[in-house]
Amino acid sequence: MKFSASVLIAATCVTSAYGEFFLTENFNDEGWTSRWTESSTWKPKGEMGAWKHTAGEWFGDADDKGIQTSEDARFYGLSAKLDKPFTSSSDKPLVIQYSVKHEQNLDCGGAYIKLLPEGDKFDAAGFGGDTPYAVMFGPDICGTSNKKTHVILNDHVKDENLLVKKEVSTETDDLTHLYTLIIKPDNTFQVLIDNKSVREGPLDEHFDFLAEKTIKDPDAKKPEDWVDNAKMLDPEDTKPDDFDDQPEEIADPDAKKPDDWDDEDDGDWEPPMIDNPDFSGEWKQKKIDNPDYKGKWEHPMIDNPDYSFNEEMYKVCKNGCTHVGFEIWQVKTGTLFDDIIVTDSLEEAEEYAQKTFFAKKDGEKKMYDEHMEKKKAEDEEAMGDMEDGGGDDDYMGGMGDMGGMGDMGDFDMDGMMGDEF
Ligand SMILES: *[C@@H]1O[C@H](CO)[C@@H](O)[C@H](O)[C@H]1NC(C)=O
Ligand SMILES: [Ca+2]
Repeated sequence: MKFSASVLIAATCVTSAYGEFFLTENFNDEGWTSRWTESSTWKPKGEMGAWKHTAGEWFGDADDKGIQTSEDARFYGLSAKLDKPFTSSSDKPLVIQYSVKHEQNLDCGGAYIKLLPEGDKFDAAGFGGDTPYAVMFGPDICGTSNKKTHVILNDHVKDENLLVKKEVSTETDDLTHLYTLIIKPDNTFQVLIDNKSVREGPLDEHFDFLAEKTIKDPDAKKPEDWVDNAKMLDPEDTKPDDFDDQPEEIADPDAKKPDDWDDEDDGDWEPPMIDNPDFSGEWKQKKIDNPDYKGKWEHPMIDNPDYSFNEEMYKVCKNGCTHVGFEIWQVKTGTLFDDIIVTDSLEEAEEYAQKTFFAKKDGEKKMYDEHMEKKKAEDEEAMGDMEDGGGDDDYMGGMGDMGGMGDMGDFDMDGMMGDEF
């Protein structure tokens, strides 16, 4: 029996009016390392980065810590067992919620969380990118074009992981944001960022859970004599007999032999040539509407015999989810995670958000603004020094810290991502 803060909170929450939670983690006590296991055999030690237990550079409460990635260009693996397994049920949703703060102006790295189904078979030491998962959810940023909130759900029928079809936006600033995924037994889902819906709808519309409802009729073929051309040459239109009689150029009828022209010295005078206004170029037969044209042939659709609705798409944890974890790669580190909750009640998650994210948010923003004001003043001072005779190079060095190396970073990263994945 552990007498950690999280267990005490657990005891109060179990009696909550709303529902049950399966894990809450606020990382505020030193004991978090006993609840979480770092992946140790997933990658060679030198490729794994260390987690820092800290409130970060700006925060709403100095004593309220989270865990932060702390070494550039490393893998991070960390997992924890749920207090009890979550099994998808027909009357309650699955809610996963956690907060993410990219203090580093993240240029490339994952910041998503995974819900894992393996029970006693789960290998915490080896937990990594290949470990089966039920849900993958949260930010993933690389370069300027790839900035999204992943939503990937396991389809237990096909045993495939399905990526949300339309990209979900993500937050990219330096402040804490709260990510919430809700999967409901009515086969709909919702993604909230800071309690605002950024995507919601039926699971079958947003993920490829089901076969297409209709397919092209395999027995239908375009008739051989189908007329594809909307226009045809006009058979009535024939080339006039005298069409080719006109030359392309004629002697300029307005040109006059100059008065001082001397036939003997200058040779015979010839008028300059001009374009013939009566020349009509190449003859082209007129086009008319084709009376046989019936429009573009459309392949007739029929009901797909392989289509059937699946009432249990929402059952991403059909056989029980037992762990949560992070397995991410980050180029520039400094992402801080906090306030994780896995519950079967949206109200529970909201109440938890009130006590955590929403309670700290304004204080953090205030501290961040002050931090940035101070930084700006320092940068301006540095710039003043430069104008007073400081070297260009020093100043450019300063710019680098402010994110000026983004482009180079992107280039490197794409290459590295390509190798790894
Ligand atoms: C979150 O949104 C819901 C629904 O829009 C609202 O009822 C609730 O009060 C919001 N919670 C917070 C903390 O803003
Ligand atoms: Ca915390």
